[in-house]
Amino acid sequence: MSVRKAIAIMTCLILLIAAITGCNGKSTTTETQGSTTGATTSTATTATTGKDKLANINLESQFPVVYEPITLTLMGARAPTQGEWEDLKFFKVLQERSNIKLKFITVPAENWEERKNLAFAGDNLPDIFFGCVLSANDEMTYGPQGYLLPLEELIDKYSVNFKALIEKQPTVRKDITTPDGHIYTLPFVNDMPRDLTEKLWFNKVWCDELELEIPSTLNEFYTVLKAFKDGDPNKNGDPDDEIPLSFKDLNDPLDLRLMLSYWGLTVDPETYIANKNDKLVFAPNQPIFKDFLLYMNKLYTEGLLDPESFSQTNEQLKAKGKQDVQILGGFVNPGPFLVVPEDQNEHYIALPPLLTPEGTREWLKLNPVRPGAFAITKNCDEEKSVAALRMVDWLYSSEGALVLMRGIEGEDYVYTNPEKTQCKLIIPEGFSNFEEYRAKKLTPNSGSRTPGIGAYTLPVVWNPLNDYINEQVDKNLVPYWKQPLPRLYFSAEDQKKIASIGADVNAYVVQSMARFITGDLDIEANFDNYLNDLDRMGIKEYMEIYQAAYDVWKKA
Ligand SMILES: [Ca+2]
Repeated sequence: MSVRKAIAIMTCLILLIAAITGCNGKSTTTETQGSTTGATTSTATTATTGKDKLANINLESQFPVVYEPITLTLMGARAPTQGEWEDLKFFKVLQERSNIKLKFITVPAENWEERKNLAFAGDNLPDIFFGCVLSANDEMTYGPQGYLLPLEELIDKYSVNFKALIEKQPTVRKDITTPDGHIYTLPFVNDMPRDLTEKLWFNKVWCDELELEIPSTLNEFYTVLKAFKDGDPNKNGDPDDEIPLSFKDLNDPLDLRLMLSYWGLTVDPETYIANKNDKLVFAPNQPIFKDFLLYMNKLYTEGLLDPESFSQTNEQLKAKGKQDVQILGGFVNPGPFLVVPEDQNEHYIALPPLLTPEGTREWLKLNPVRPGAFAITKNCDEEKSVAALRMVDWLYSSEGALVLMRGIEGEDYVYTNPEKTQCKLIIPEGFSNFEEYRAKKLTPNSGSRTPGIGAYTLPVVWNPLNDYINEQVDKNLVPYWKQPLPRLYFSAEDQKKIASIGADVNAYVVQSMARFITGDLDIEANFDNYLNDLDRMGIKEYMEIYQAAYDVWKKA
């Protein structure tokens, strides 16, 4: 290029910049004029001194993230089902579009904890963590020590999509803000309603057969279960083969815990903690818990609750559902077709929550935040930090989420309607299903915790079984959603205490529920002793620790 030509191009560029700036200045208010002036000044400084550390970052649009290529080392946890990360299409596309070269340090998922700890202990850190789990404890330990960089200012200044997300959902920001006010990791935020709740599937065909309304109160629920038992709703002439309600799993009685919502105690599945009027309570020592036990004991005694509910596995439940003649009235599972034959999927409705004694209806919403999926370490200077953040910010957009989860249009999926709201997946030869292909060839999103958002805004993969579940969840459960507990941070000492008390208490509650409900332990005679035992185990201190952490969360 001749000098004259170069000068001509530069002149054009300067004129163009001047034109844009001038135009902005004229058409905007005083306030934005101020910020425009600021931007112009900083651009001018960059051009003259060339010392702006962010000169290489594209701050105008998503891609490329950097004008001149840079390299980042990335450490993540690789699932055994996955191909080598450098071969995955997602990472190829990401590097190509962003202009950031990634050097992978992948650790087999089963060795993650150990290798992660070694990396911190030996000060042998990557530039970024991606597709892994950094715990609340990691954040609280390695953040203040300077190993992990605080991200809140970077988010505020340089992210677009994630910033919009936490503005729209402030609880996400609270959930990832440590008690010292910093954000050290970014999460995966699952926005898919059907993934964020549990469902009690209830046999609508039987209700129709018996000319009964879908139950809406605890009394009606009992009446309908009784009719299921006595009325031969499967019409095989055998009045005794119906199982009105069948639960599963002695060690993790999720199904039973869900029922607590009908008594106004929607509990966090891991801790049995409920939120009553913005105060945390331990559901199993509330007076109303006794009513729950008495009701469930009545169902059990009258044969309305499957006697195998405390022992059977999910596989055993499924075996009951897949028989020629249907015998199941109600059960808990992610979808009916997982338990009963596919052609009976729509025979079951997601039962809307029953009226609580307080006259309300509520149902469990699980926390959409899966934290610790991404972090930037002290190895990154300002340029690298901003570049890494802007690269990952893409995954919080629908466009980025689509590439992360589904791949590339025309290669991995095709749209099946002109509006591009529905698509069909392409499964290449040699793979038995799309998930296998996703893990081997496409994305770390199959098997690893990647930063980003769920599939809610993505084109729907046509599947009538799932479509029905989505519709049921949206209509019957989402309106009553209540998330009992946000993500909380605890000091190491408190963490140790709640782990120890929690383990004892949890085991005792599970065992006591089974004994009370099956009648092995008389409820009236023993409930007070049971409460005393919980006190002795330290439930008061346990709840004080949770309440204090919750109060900190509220202020975050
Ligand atoms: Ca029958």
